[in-house]
Amino acid sequence: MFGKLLDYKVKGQEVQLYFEHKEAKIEVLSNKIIRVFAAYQGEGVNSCAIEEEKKEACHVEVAREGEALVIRTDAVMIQVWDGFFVDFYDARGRLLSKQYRGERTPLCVIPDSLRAFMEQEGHTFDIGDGRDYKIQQVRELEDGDCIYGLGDKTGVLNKRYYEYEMWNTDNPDPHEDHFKALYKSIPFFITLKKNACYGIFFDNHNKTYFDMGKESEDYYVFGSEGGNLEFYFFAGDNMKEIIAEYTSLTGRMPLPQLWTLGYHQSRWGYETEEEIRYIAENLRSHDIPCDSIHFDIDYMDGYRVFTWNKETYKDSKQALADLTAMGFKPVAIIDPGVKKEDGYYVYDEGRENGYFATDAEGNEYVNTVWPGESVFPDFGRKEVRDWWGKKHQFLLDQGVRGVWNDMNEPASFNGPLPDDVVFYDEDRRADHAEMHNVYGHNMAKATYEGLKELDKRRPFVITRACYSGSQKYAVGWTGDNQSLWTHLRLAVVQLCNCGMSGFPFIGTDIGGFGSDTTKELLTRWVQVGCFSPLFRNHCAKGRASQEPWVFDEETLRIYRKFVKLRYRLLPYFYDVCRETALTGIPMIRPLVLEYEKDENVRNLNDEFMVGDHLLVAPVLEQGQRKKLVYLPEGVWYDYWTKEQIMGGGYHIADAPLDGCPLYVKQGVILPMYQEMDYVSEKKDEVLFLEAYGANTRYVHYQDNGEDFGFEAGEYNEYEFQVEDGQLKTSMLHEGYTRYGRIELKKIY
Ligand code: MIG
Repeated sequence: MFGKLLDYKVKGQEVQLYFEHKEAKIEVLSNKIIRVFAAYQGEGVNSCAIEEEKKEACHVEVAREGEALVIRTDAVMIQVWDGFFVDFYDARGRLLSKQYRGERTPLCVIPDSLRAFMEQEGHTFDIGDGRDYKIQQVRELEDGDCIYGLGDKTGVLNKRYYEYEMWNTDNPDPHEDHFKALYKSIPFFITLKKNACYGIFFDNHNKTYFDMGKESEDYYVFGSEGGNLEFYFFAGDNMKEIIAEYTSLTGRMPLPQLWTLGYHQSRWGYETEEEIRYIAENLRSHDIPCDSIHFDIDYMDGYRVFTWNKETYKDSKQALADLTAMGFKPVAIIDPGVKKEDGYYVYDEGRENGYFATDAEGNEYVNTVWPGESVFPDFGRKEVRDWWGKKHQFLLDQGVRGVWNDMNEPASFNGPLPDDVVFYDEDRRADHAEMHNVYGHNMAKATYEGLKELDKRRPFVITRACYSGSQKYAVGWTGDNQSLWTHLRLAVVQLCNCGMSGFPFIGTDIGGFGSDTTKELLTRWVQVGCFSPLFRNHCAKGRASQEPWVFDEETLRIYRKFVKLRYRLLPYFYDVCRETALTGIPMIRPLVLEYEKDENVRNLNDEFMVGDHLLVAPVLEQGQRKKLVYLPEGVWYDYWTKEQIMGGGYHIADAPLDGCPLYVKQGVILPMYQEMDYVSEKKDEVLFLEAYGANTRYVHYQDNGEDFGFEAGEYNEYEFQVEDGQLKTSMLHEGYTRYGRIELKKIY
């Protein structure tokens, strides 16, 4: 459709391409980040993921070489051919990614008549059917290529051979491997080749389609019927570099408040003040450390956002103050749907100012969600975001410390909203089809910015729906999983792939949200939760309770053991968080991110790492008491027995019900807190150090864990070195009160 390449013009780092039938553009953002663009909708389409100019000055050479136009940076060589075929090589001329020139070979074509007939019997079809999209890339796959990322998708870690869609979806059915979409849309993936890797970010927030080699062994396809052809190509020496580049473009998770890394107790729903107090007291009396209790929709007055129920709470401010005095930080849910009701202040304000989405004719668009008939704030507009952000003063005044955004796909009780509902993209009139995938993103952004201005602390926002770049504003959870062993297995994949997609702070509902958990499932789940960034037990209304004490003594004891382990490891988690905030490299990593040359870890679905020194091999099967663990090259220590194990192979680990196989890589000094009930209780009294290896070095970060003082230098950075049994501490930066005591506990 582009035709022959007739001419080109170089403007700085931009190469304008004039094809017979269409113009296109290749822009060099840095040595290793290349933007490929062709307008279908217009140049004015706003990227919701990339919010600042990201161009870095670098060396670019452009020359005609035979049939191709060749663009060179110090790291990549790009060939542009007739038809706007674009191929990428590294600086040494090694192939990274080539556009596919052949005919597509659909896996299976079913005549419409037969399809209709089979559908009557309940068959469904979701095989790659060779459909072409208006905007499309078909790129070659080579033998052995593995694909990671694409946000929160079901199935396995390596996305090659599977097909997905980006369309934020709230589906209450058990999330199964063939689901094409869940709540989050992150159109970014990394291809790991035998000896190289690259990343692609298809920055198009319309519904997009990804067939990652299901249709054919020879190519993958991504495309859309809307927006522009606009993607970024990332070159890098390894996958960590690709993630660093992707997050340099779309933004990184800011440093969170320390307590958000603690344990959170939730359920839908604790209905009354008495119930919440009962939960708080039981957490403390059962000696389960905990930093947060979450308030699901029942706290509101008739599900009206920014209200508190006066019947079920005698005095909500007092109740929250009492919880706060016990060390809990209340987190409250906020849905986007605003009850359509005259006299309700949020509705009145929004309606007067025209802040709600309309139908194509300009009438307020109404759909049903929890409060009944509801309207939807148009978060794509700055004015609306500012208004919504300020509304959070109500929650802060109540004593709330974090906000949990749900239903922001947006979901309704009648399925997805019609495509033509009018939503704005800043000042440009757009529609639901175009803005759907960024609705949750913009809501989270409004919430983050509002809290940041009003509260001065580092905002804690949890979102269910997101798009690329949402990591700047919110953490996430994987939505409505179920109490199923398959969903515990899925949890590991979800945590890893969200991290690989630049969205690192994520958790699953421990115990499972839907269905009823068993004590064994809950026990194995807390062993995964203990190492998940967001560590929250949550459960659906009408389902069996799953607080840690509702089963027997043994379940409670094991649960407590893992929550306590998490609290002891908090300084390590916080260090890993800081690395994530600075580099984008995720806290939770599949082993392949650390050991990408090792073929054995490319399809490893049941182990993961926290940072680069802790390896977790959780039991994910009912009844299993041994686990086959793969340890990559190097020397490892069994965390529980301190036995040394040589990596580079498989070993069978004991995994009794109260044990989760856990390994520490030689060379780390693990920083640990003493036991505590909640973070602010005694976080700076003492720091213990466990050195794994005779000669070790470790850099540790400490600050007040709460506000933005660290940006002005209010933090400490320690360099610990253990040599010949002696601890040497030097301060790389000093700007905060030091620990009362630092104690070298043990050297292994
Ligand atoms: O339609 O607020 O995923 O965590 O407990 C259910 C009630 C709405 C869905 C969320 C879940 C939450 C629930 N919400």
